[in-house]
Amino acid sequence: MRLLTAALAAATVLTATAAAWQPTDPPSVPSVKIKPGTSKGTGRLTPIAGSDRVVAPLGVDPACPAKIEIGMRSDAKAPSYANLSVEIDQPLTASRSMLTSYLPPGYELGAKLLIAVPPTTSEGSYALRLKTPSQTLSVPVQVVTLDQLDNGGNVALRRPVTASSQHTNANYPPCSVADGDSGSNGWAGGNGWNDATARAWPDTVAIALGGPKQISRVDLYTLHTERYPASIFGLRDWDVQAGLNGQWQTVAQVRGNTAGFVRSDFTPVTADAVRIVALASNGANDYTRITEVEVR
Ligand SMILES: [Ca+2]
Repeated sequence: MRLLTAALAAATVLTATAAAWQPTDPPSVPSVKIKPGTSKGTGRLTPIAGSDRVVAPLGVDPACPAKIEIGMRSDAKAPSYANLSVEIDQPLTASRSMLTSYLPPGYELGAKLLIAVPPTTSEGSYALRLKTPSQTLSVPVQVVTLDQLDNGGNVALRRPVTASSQHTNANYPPCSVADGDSGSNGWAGGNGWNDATARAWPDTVAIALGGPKQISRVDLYTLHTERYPASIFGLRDWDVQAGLNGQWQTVAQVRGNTAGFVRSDFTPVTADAVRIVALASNGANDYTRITEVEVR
């Protein structure tokens, strides 16, 4: 029982570290979390993966690699130090080769794994292997070109992004507005763009669409969590612009927003790029914070 209490105390420390974080602070690293899980009573250490496969597109900005949640669950009878080794087929590389922690029975250990795809990698299926002493879980990693990527109709997905400025903290890269993850919970972990010019406007972020496309809708997600609501930390005013051959036209305007998500519909236009011109944010009115831009 004393050991379990110690583990809970360790978990509490992690939570306290997260709570002290401010939107522009560096994130705590590494982002490993321990939480109560569901023991299957097998007595083993079971590797777990957050999804049954990873799609890793070629040619994306290295600042926004493919990612997957990995971890392990202890079904052992007693607390122990648990080890998960991570292997991936070459030439792919993973951000960690080992996950190790004290782990009480019934608890799960989770962490984010980043997968880098060197530019010369051949398309095809590769394997990520998560190994505990008792079990190996193999997760397929599919390397595809951007044109092969199933974008679900979002023509901005994984396309190149440029921004007017980039925060000195590398965890707010511009490419994160087109990484397919619109949620705010990964905000300090590389899932959103935070510009570098506090209280100076406008800020711009542009996405190249990989050729002319007919578009009529842009969805914008700004920072919005219970702790950091969009009404204080989110984007308030912006223009949506469609670009063709370097010429920009404003196709929608949003003013006075306090929500985490805004859909802008407009008359269909042919565009090879979309640009968000950020004009003001809420509350402190300091930074532009965007987690995702989707274009249809
Ligand atoms: Ca994102």
